[in-house]
Amino acid sequence: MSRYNFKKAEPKWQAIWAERNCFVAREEKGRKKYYALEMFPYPSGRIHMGHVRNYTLGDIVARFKRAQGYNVLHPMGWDAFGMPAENAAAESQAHPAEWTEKNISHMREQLMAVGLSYDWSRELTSCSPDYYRHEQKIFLDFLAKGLAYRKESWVNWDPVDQTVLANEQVIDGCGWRSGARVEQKKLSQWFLKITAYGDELLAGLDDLEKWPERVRLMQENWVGKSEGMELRFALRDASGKARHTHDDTLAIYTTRADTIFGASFLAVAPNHPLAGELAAHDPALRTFVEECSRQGLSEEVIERGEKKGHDTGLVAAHPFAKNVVLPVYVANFVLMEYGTGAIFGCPAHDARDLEFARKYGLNVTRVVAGPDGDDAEIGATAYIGDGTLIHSDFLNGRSIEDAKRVVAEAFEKAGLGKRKTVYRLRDWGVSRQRYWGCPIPIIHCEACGIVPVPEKDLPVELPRDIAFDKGGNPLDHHAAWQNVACPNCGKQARRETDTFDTFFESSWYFLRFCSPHLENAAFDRDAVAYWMPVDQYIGGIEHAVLHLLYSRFFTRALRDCGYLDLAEPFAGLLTQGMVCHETYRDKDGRWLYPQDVTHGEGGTAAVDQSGALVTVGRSEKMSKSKRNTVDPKAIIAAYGADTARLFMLSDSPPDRDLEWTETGVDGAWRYVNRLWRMVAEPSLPLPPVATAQPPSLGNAALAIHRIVHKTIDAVTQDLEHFHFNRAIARIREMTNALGEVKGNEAGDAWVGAPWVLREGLEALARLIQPMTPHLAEELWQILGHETLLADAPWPQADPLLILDERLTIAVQINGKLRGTIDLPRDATREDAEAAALALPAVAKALEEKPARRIIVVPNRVINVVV
Ligand code: ANZ
Ligand code: ZN
Repeated sequence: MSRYNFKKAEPKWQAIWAERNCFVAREEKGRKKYYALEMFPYPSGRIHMGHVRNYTLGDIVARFKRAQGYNVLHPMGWDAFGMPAENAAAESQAHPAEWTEKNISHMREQLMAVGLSYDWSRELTSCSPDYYRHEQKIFLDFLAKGLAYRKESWVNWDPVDQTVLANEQVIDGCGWRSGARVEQKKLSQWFLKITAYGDELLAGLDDLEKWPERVRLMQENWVGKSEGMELRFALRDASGKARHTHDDTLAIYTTRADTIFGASFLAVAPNHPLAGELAAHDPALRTFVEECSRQGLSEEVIERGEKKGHDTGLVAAHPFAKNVVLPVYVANFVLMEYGTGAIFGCPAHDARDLEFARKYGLNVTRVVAGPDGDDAEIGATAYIGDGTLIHSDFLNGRSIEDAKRVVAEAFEKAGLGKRKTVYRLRDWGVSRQRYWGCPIPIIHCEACGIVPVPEKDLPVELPRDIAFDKGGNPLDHHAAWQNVACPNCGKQARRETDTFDTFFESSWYFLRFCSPHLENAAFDRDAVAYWMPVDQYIGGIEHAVLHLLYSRFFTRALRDCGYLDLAEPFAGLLTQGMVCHETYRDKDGRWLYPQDVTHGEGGTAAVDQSGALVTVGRSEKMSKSKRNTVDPKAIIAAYGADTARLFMLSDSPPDRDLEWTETGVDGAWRYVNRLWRMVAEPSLPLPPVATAQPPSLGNAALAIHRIVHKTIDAVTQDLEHFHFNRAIARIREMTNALGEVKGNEAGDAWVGAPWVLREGLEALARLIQPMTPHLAEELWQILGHETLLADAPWPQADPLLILDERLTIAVQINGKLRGTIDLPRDATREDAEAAALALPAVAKALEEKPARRIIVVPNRVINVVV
């Protein structure tokens, strides 16, 4: 049996596409554009299956839209700054720039072997000064616009990576990269004012209809808009005297002012100014504050950790209940960064407050009765449900909503509080104490302070000569690079040695792709107006918050700096699932690579290379640590890129996890060969290209002709909705149907079969082209075409052929449904009437009353009027 030679075909077609600039995009005013983009990779050195899946999905969209006549932009680049290059440099002495360049050229070669339809002429690399110079200019513009500022603040410090982390980069109290427990440290940092866009970023989510609901929800929670009140409490010392310090009131933030009569204490964050002030004279408090700061003040500690506090001795008068005083604590579960950094505690209706109150023997007064007036005393769990106010003076009997409104008015009237909206979203800290990042274009002068690097001096390039032996940020140890004349006064000054968070680069690269080689500006306004927004963005769910939120913010900030007229960068978003594989362990519990495991025939046990039994574990995301990875390079070498692509697409919908199995790949490989043989060795001699349709087709041939057109129609719909697995299933069904085609000698039914077979085989090649582009080109060529399939338009289904031949027609009596009949499409009026009248329900009704009129709506409904 002959086999498809992918080893020859795949590089051949890749070379031809490249030679003919098939995928090079040019703006063509007036022509409909389509911007397909996959999240650009970090050049770690080799591509993994997750990359292959991500880029294949994008490639289908790009190729499909191209065939549909869109002017497609489908670029690729490298998110090339970041820690791994620096770590590699520290270990192997290779310079981060060289390490990165080498990795890029390896990965580019591997990507090219997948047959992706990229416009490589637009390739960009974010660590190149040609790229980051524009980023420095953007930063200076943000600075001028007040969207960037410097502030001393508590920061999340990763002790292993020796750098600051954004809140978003702290996962369960640990650094997202190093996994080390994050500490708190006070540093001067650059921030971008993303909070100024909190409302807009929220409101914009409503219009992102082509985004997964889950991602929109995650962003909404991340922005975390909360509507409540800021209340002011007058503080007194323990003897009851008013405090005569600069600030004798405490502002707290609450979303449950309705529970004010259940308040039993106030609490401030350990790093609240009041705590600092009191700690100066209270050693025990000082110790407590230090202990809290060692624990970290992440949200995780606050949710799950033990609630602890320190009584300051101060008290506050209850605003409405006479003679009630509330003790003031410093508590470890209050965050300085949220609201006002202070709360009132209502233990009956808040779990954290309850835990705290039980520990320190504070009052627990229930103020909300549950449904049916349930006012049982609060035991071990706080009541957080809906209900009616009790023990609450003028709020008694009101619903929570109602009480919130009434109490807000009372607070406002008394001048003790005001309505306030707060956000969980924090400004984005962008300073990193690393070498391998974009230098922040700032000079520190003792006389002038912070001086922006003048535009004419951009880019501030990273120095090449750098030593990694001292730990921390190597730029700090590079005196020659740091020392510069102040652009303002000319005196000796010092460069900022921090570099940008690498999310800075990925927040605007999609704009740069529109005019990637422009020298004097980040991007060309017209090019951006033409190509943006990205029509379909594809990437991992792990970027649901960080990268996508930053990019949405950047686009708006750039708009406000006059760069463009756009708010939302990504019109459509697809988040692909993970690529998973079974896991294997040997008898000593060590992980084994799939390639080192042999599976027994017919479900018998798997063994390793020494023949010892292997424990087969469940399928999990491919990861180096569990060795359940399959190397794309090896798969492409063994089966070809098309087989790998086809299998990845056929197994499950793109947004679900995909289970990589050897049997699945084999199946795809067999199908690829079957398809190739059907065309290379057709069952009937095919008529030449562009032969006209014969005047008549036999019934069997006509049925196949119809299947072909129905498949074209259905696959088009499927691709439109990213149902790639369904599309492939339909193509396979059509392949089976074409396998049944017989010649004239099989009877009149097959008259015209060779023509139908050619039509079917051509449709197969064209429909499968986005999925297996090399194979499809090969088939197209074997079928006798001299033009490229990559340039051919998408096939069109004949509307008449996709209609069903038989229809189910509703039969009514006086407009009421009485049954259905099965009729051939476009049946005559007489046939339709006769079939309707023969329906038992109708016949019976007509025995009582004769029909006055019969209304036939062809192919839809028959109404008998009696
Ligand atoms: C009194 C109260 C009574 C509260 C009650 C809740 C239930 P969201 O919805 O997330 O905005 N809070 C306010 N600032 C805080 C801070 N800096 N650190 C820790 N907790 C803080 O949550 C708002 C609620 O979280 C506020 O409403 C406050 O507790 C607490 F039965 O005030 B509440
Ligand atoms: Zn100066």
